[in-house]
Amino acid sequence: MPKQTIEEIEIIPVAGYDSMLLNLSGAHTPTFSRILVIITDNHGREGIGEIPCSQSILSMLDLIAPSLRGQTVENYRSLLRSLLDRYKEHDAAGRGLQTFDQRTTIHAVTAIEAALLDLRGKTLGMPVCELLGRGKIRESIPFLAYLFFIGESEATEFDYKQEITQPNSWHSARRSPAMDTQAIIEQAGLVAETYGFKDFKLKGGVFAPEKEIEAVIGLSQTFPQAHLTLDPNGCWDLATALEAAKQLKGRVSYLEDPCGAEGRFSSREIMAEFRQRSGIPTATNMVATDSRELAHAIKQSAVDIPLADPHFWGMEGAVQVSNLCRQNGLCWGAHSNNHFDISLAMVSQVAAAAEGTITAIDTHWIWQEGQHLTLNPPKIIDGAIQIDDSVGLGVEIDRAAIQKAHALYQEVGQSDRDDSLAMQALIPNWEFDPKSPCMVR
Ligand code: GKR
Ligand code: MG
Repeated sequence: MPKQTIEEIEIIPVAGYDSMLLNLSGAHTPTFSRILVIITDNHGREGIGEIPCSQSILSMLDLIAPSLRGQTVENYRSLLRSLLDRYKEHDAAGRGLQTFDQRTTIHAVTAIEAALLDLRGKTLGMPVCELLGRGKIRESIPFLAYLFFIGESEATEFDYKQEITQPNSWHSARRSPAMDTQAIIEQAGLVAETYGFKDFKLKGGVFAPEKEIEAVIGLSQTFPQAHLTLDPNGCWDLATALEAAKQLKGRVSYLEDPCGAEGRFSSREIMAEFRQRSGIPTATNMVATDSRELAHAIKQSAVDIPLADPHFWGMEGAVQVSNLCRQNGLCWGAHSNNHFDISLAMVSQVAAAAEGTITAIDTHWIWQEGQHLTLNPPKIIDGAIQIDDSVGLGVEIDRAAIQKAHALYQEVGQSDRDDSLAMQALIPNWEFDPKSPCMVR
């Protein structure tokens, strides 16, 4: 059989529309950006990957791309490993304190990994999950409804567009303010009705803890069967988190990054103490984000659910985390950021191959759904995505849609994500403080 080689690599930054979602980092701007990588092989087949966008990730991809041309696709694993080794210093400082993670090398290499896996799957006639770990383990992937407080954007000069021409009631509601418990309950009701979600996560780190706790209690009273969680992105101190735990115990399934580093104690030490004293399981996308951090988290019993987002663990890497989880009695989950349908397909394939117990997967898709870059975006029905035997990532590239999203990226001149910009329109001179909810200044 003739060799399969890499012929062409396209690196395409794209943008899409978003709501004024509030979080510890501030407020989302009207558009978000992502990077697509499309790899074409010597037979004219294409594979695609999607990752978060930053200028340093784009530069890293530009640096790597020329060395990929002519490489053998069959050797993709050693190729990816050598890239990770060669550029590992770029990620040495870790993810930082913002809610989002823009490490350079791991994201750039994951985009290439996804595109090569897509290509490999298409060539071999199998879904990507069959190429990961020990192959497909489940067909139905549960997702949760990711609820956000939404800022009063009309009071600002920012224009949050309703991009859908024939919106359903959720699409119509998703750009409007949601600033209290009642609005969060309505948001949950609409997304449960539209996508059949059974589990909910509320993004915290926005208001004082009492107000966020009130919203979770409201959700638990309205949806008594639902699994609930709250994620203040580590902004509470241990005492506050333990106080919150008293009110939330029995109402949440776990708490995500309820606290973080404090004084002379590390984030993993404080999370371990929280977990032990509260009896509430913990999840994280902040303190166990690479293999060394995860090893410490496991040794210290700090985390029950590492949220192994394939975008910053790599797709095979995230499946390997699930194996570690299984061996150590932990549960596996995945974190998310704003994303298009290619990322949704990537996460679904990884979750299909994840070993052991998994929890409902985070996704921002409800905030983007309707803006597709593929001809057949995965569908969340009854709160889950079904993995069939479609080859590769199971999605067909929509070149026209990608061109439009690239044009939007160029039009808005999207630079790195900076949630302080829109936040400053709500609170003048607002600055990020990792220990203070964004509306508390
Ligand atoms: O989209 O604002 C957001 C989230 O706060 C995101 O930045 C986080 O990375 O969803 C994420 C989380 O679980 O921390
Ligand atoms: Mg989180």
